Amino acid sequence: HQMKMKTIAWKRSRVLKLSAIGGIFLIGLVLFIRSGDNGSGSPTWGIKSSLIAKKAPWFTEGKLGNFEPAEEPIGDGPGEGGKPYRLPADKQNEVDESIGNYGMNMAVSDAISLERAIPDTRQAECKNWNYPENMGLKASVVLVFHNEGFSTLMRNCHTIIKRTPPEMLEEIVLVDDFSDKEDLKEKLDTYITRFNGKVRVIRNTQREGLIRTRTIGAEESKGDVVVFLDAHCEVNRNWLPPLLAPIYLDRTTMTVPIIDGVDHTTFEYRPVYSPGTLFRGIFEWGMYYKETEIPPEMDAERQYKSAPYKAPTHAGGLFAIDRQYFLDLGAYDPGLLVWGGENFELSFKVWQCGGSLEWVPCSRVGHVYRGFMPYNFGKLAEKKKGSLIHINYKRVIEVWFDEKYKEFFYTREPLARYLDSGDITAQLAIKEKFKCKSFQWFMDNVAPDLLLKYPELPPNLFWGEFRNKGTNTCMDTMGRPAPTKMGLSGCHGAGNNQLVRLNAQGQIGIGERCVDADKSSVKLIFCPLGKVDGPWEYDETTNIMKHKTTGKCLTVHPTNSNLMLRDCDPGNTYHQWSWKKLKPR
Ligand code: LR7
Ligand code: MN
Repeated sequence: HQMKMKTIAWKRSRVLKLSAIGGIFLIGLVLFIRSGDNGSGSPTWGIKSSLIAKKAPWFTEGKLGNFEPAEEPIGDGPGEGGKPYRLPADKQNEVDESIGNYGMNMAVSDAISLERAIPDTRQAECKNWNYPENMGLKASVVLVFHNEGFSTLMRNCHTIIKRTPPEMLEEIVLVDDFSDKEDLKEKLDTYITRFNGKVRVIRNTQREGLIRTRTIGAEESKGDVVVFLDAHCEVNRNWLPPLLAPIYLDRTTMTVPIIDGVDHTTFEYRPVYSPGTLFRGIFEWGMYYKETEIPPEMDAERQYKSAPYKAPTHAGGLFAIDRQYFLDLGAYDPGLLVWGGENFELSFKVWQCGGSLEWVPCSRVGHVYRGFMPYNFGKLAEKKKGSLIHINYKRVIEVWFDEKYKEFFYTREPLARYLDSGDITAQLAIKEKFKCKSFQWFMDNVAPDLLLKYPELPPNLFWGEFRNKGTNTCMDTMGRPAPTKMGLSGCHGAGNNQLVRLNAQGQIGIGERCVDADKSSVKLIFCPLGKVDGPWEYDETTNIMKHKTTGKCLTVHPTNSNLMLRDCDPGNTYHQWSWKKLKPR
């Protein structure tokens, strides 16, 4: 571990001292140490380090922490206190139009103060934390945007200025990813002059996508730490010091705030989880991002439930990282396209190459979860076969997964095997340069709870479109969310809702969902967590699909076309099914 640390150009030598005595994991624990009430307490497990001794109390029972701001008065305007706001009926056209353009109700956002008070969603004890006064770290907050709403972007800036200790804020850097909305041009330039140089804007001369745009933001920033937020965020009280402190202790730690929800129609501000429940970011084998409660053993070793905790990955949009460390690691893989998967790329890279990722319960930031994605991927998506997101996922797993785990991805997402995810030589060279650890190491040490939910996947026996001979139609989810009745429709060969898999343990999957049946119907269900087996058995010679628990067979009702189970009748074409592999389009 130490060797790796020397290969990167270390700026703050105290990190080296700490790593020499205990390694990254202990450094994380330092944050959990409770010092004596008189402030002179020292850690009890015998680590002797000038750094730790210097740390006066991080936590004082019943006393207000050093950066805790005064209570914010709650005004009586729209949305104050984070309350939902609805416009009168005569504004409905404006509302509908703005939702159509932005995926969120900009008409409501425009009516709400840019500095409204929002509820303090932290655990109560967050008020009692003290952070080092002498961190000497300045943050550049980077907001990348493509055709975002003006008032949400400005609310973001206003709340950052209002709720950040000024000495910790180097600047806010707005990076315009080639927007074409008029109000993001001169009007924006003029508006930000009120921030007296604290806010500046950089503009891409072509659309780069959010991933490359963030890298540009980091390259152009001046701060020691770069903090990325989505454009439509609203920071909560005292959000920054708790993100900086773990980086101050170890510059290879990246920190992630807890994301609160801002409703995209009413702009109501509310926590996604209740304050005491702690979640961490993981993923299933198709690389869909998931969150799961922190393992109880891990929680038990924490003295304070509000202390930061290690997490395998994060949602992607909101985090803080030492700027030079980020750039030394090659920033984001420049081969990633526009949107998606970059959260995994950075998490795997940081973890496997000797750093760590922590979620910080005392840092809260609101994010507007849009109703839909209002922009397209533009020229960047042209001439690409298959979805950009899956091309990105493939790139990430090809670089960071071990062979065994790559197979799980291709089992869960069989078309991805045929995608062209570009040249990864440079990424493999980074892995080599920093002597990064294996994915097995990551699974064992960082995400040991992942397999309990998403176990190793047995191979597919069959996959592709799944056609009924009697009706000449294909099994199709019809795009309906589970749990729902399973459907059938004309075979289109494009995969997606018609891409069916049968694995070696009898589970039928479509995307991340599963197919099951009872006497009355055939259903698309949530796959039982932690299970990869199922009730199905396909007979290649007779082409029947047997449901083992009932002993019946999958068939289609000849008149109403409903899927159902009936006594097996291999001679009946409605009982016969065939598989056809597909190719990406
Ligand atoms: O081409 C683009 N150029 C951009 O600059 C496309 C987008 N962007 C900007 C955009 O204006 C916004 O500020 O990039 C930012 C993120 O885009 P969103 O808000 O459309 O993304 P999202 O919130 O739907 O999706 C999540 O996943 C993304 C892709 O992996 C990014 O990592 C987002 O930052 C991320 N958002 C979050 O993590 C917030 C929590 C949501 C969840 C889960
Ligand atoms: Mn977003």
